[in-house]
Amino acid sequence: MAGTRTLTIIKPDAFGAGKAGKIIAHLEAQGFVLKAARVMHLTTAQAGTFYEVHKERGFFGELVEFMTSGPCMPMVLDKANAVAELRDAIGKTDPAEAAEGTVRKLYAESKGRNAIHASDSDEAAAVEAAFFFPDLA
Ligand code: FUP
Repeated sequence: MAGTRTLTIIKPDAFGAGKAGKIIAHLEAQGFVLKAARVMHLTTAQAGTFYEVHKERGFFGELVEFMTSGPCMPMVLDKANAVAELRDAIGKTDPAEAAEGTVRKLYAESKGRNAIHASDSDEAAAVEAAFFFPDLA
């Protein structure tokens, strides 16, 4: 059965542009319930660990640089079928390909600076939620 929890990050582009409130309101309007949130400026080590699966990819250095360029906002969200629902709500990686009404279509600048992260499986959601919120029940 699909899980009910996922992890999102409002990335430095959107957070720095003051879009966090709008993005949270957008997600709450779609039924996501905020369970935990924090504002933090990732270190290079933290960003590298978080995106470790991409470390062999050509964009890894740029990704880490971007994710450490300013504060971001990790959040744990609950909803039935949370992972798939949030992936639908954020849209495709490249905002040019994202569907109308998705967070990336509304708020992202480019494929690299794409406003928001969402876990891509229940397993990743559990690992990623524990990474930012180790004490969350
Ligand atoms: P997504 O799950 O949609 O965030 O996309 P991926 O897990 O494939 O990629 C993670 C992040 O790496 C993206 F959000 C942005 C960055 N990325 C690039 O900068 N260039 C690419 O070609 C692919 C991903």
